[in-house]
Amino acid sequence: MKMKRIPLLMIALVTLAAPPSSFALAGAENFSVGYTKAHDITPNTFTVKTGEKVHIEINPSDTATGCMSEIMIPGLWDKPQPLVKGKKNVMEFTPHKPGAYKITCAMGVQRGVVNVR
Ligand SMILES: [Cu+2]
Repeated sequence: MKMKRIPLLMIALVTLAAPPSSFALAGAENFSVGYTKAHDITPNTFTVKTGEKVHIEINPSDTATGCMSEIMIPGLWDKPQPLVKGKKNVMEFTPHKPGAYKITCAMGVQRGVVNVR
């Protein structure tokens, strides 16, 4: 029984030593976003400034399936990212042109908007 406690202690120490979340990038506008199958991404509307770095972090509570299983922001973040429960997604970009950029699935169905002022 005593031997079994050692690996547990090691796991606890490794967990404590893990680096902090990448959330809150210095000098950027930071957004923390949730995802559930029932409500999709929340929040889903963002207002940012031209020339200012944006850091959007999505922490899914569910694994998305079907049409909405991937997310992208055409014109700002063009690589579709899968929404997987417990797997953090980070989208970092600096908008260079004002406009309303749709947040979409990989096929282009709208699920939100990034307003660049
Ligand atoms: Cu789709």
